[in-house]
Amino acid sequence: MSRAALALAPLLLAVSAPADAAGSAVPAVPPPAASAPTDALPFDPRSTGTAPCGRGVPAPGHAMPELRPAAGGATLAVRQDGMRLCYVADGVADAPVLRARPGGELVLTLRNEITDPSRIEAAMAPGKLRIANDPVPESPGFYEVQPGMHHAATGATNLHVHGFAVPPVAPQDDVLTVCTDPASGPAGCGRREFTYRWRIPATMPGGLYWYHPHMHGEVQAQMLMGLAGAIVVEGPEHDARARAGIVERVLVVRQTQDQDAGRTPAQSMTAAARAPASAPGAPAVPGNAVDTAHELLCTASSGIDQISLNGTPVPLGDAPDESLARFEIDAGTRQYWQLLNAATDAFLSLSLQDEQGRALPLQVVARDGSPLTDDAGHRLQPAPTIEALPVPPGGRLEFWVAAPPPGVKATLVTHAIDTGCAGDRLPERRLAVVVARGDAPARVTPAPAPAPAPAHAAGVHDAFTGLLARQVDRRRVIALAEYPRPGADDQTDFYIAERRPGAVLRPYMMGDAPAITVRAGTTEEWVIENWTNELHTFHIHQLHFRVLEVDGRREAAPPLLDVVEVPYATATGLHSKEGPVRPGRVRIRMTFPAALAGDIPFHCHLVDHEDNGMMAVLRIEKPGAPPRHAEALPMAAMHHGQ
Ligand SMILES: [Cu+2]
Repeated sequence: MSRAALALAPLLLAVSAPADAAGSAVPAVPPPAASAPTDALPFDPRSTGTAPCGRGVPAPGHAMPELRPAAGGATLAVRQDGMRLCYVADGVADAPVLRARPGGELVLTLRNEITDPSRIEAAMAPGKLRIANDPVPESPGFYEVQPGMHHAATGATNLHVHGFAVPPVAPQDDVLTVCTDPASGPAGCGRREFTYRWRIPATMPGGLYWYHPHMHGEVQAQMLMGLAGAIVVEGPEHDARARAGIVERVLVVRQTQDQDAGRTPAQSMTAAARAPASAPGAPAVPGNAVDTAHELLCTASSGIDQISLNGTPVPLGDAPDESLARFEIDAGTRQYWQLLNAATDAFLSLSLQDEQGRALPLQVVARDGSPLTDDAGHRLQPAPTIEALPVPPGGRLEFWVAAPPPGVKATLVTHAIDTGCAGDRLPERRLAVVVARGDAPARVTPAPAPAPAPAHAAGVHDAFTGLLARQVDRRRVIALAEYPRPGADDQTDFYIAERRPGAVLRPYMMGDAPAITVRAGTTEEWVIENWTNELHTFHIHQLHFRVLEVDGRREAAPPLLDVVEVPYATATGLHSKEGPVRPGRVRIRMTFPAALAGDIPFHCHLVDHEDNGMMAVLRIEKPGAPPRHAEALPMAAMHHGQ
C-alpha cells in the first residue's frame, strides 16, 4: 500500500486499464492505444524543443540504446514533458543502457533540465500532507511513534548507482548530499549539473546494475514519470559470450502508475486509542515493543498498476500476442537475459511457460549483479529450474534461456503474487512471447555449456567473499512498521528502526544523523522484522549481504543480494485490531569494508515507502577515525528539527 501517489505518464497510461477503488474486474483487453493523441505517432525518441521526451511508444520488444562513455565521460540530461521525465543522451530520450568495465572509471555528467517541479508535486498528490499527521497514541511499553510530514517536490534530481560497491562519497555514489537543481524552481543544490566519477573495482562482478534518482521524498514520483535505466558491467564472461556469438538481452520492467493514492479505506484505520499512558509523575516505561494495535490493517486494495517492458506497456489479461514483446532464439541455442525490476513497488515472479502452462527450465546465473557463488567465491552452477523466480523491486536476475522446442510458443510470465492483506494487487501477466527461429541445426550446439571458467576468481566480489566464515561482531534487530492516521485520506507513515529499549520510530528526514554506526572491517547479522500486513523489501547501498534465513527457514545456499523481500507479518488470530502479530523475518549477514566508509542509506525499495520514512543511514567509520558516540545517545537526542 502506498501513501500518496498517482503519477500518470500519459503515453503509457493511455493503454492501461481503468481500475476502481472497489477493485472490480479489469477489462481483459486494454483499450486501444489510440486513446491518447500522442500514441498515434510513430515512435521517435529524439528529444526536441517541442517534444523534450520524444514521441510515441516503442514497439514491443524494443531494445534501448547503449551508452559507453569515453574516458572523458558522457552527459545525461533529465528533461521534462508535462507529466513525463526522461533521461536524454546524445539527443535521444530513451534511458540508455550504460556499459562499463570492471576496473574502469564511469564518468557521467548529470544535467537537470526539469522545467516544472509542480508536475512532480502533482504526481505525489492527492494524499500529500499539508500538516503533520496525527500522532499514534503513546502507550507504555511500546516504542514512541512520531508522525511524518509531507515533503514538497523540489525538482532536484541526482543519481544512485544501485549495486555498485563504490564509496558513498562524492563524486561517487553519494545520494545524501549531491543533487542538481531544476531549470526553474528552488535552487537548494547550488548547481545545475554534477559529474559523477564511479571507480568500478576490478573485483566487482560483471553483470546487471542500474541507475535512478534518489531525492528522498520524490523518488517514486520521478521514477513513475520515467527516470530509471540499466547498467551492464561487462566482465570476462560477457566477453566470452560475445566471442561465442551468444545473444544477450537487457529487459527493464518499469512502473508508470501507483493507484493507491488516497485509497486507505476508513475501516483500515486503526483502533481507538489504547489505555492512556502512564499517569503524570509515574516513571516512564522505556518502550521495547512494536505497537501493532495501531498498524495499518487489511485494506481493500486499489487498482492494478501499469507496468512496462523496455518502454512498452505490458497488457493485462488475454491480450493478443502482437501486443507483447516477441523474442526469437535460434533453434537449438540459448540466450543470456539480464532482467531488471525497476518498478516502484511491483514484485515479479518469473517463469517461462508453454501453451499448456507447463514451466520450461531457466538457468539462473546471477542475482543482483552477483554471480551465484559459495562463500569461498567458487561459482555455483545450479541446474536449470522450473521454479518461479522472484525479483523484488530493485532486484536483477540474469539467466540462460534455451530456445523452446520448434513449434512451441513459450511465454515469459510474471505470476500473481500475494503481497499481504495490506499490499497491492499483482495479477499474473504475460511479458513476452518466446519462440525458436529456424530448425535446430543438424549438430546441436552443446546445450547450456557451463559459464566460461574464470582463470581465477576474476569477476567475483573480493569484498564480500568469505562473509559466512567471518566472526559476527554484533547482532541487531531492525523493525519495519507502518501506521495510518485517522481523519484524512491516506496518510500512512513508514518506519525502519533498530529495536532497542527506548527507541523512537521516526520517519527518515533528509539530514538525519546516522541511525547506526559501525567500525570498518566488522561483520554483523541483522534480523529484519516486518511488523506490517504487507510485503516489504530491505535494500542497502554499496553492500551486498548473504541471506541466511527467511521466516525461520535456513537458506541452503545463502544468496548474495542487495535487495531482499521481507515477508509480511502473520496474525496469531484473525487480523484483529488488537494484534498481536508474528513478524515476518529475514536474517542477513554483511560486512563493512573500509573502502566503502561513509554514510550508507538502507531502506525499503518500494520507493513510496522510502519516500515516506522507511529509510535510515548506516555510517561506516573510517579506520582510525576518532570514535563517535552517536550510538550511545538515546535516539531522541539525534533527532533534529522537531
Ligand atoms: Cu516497503
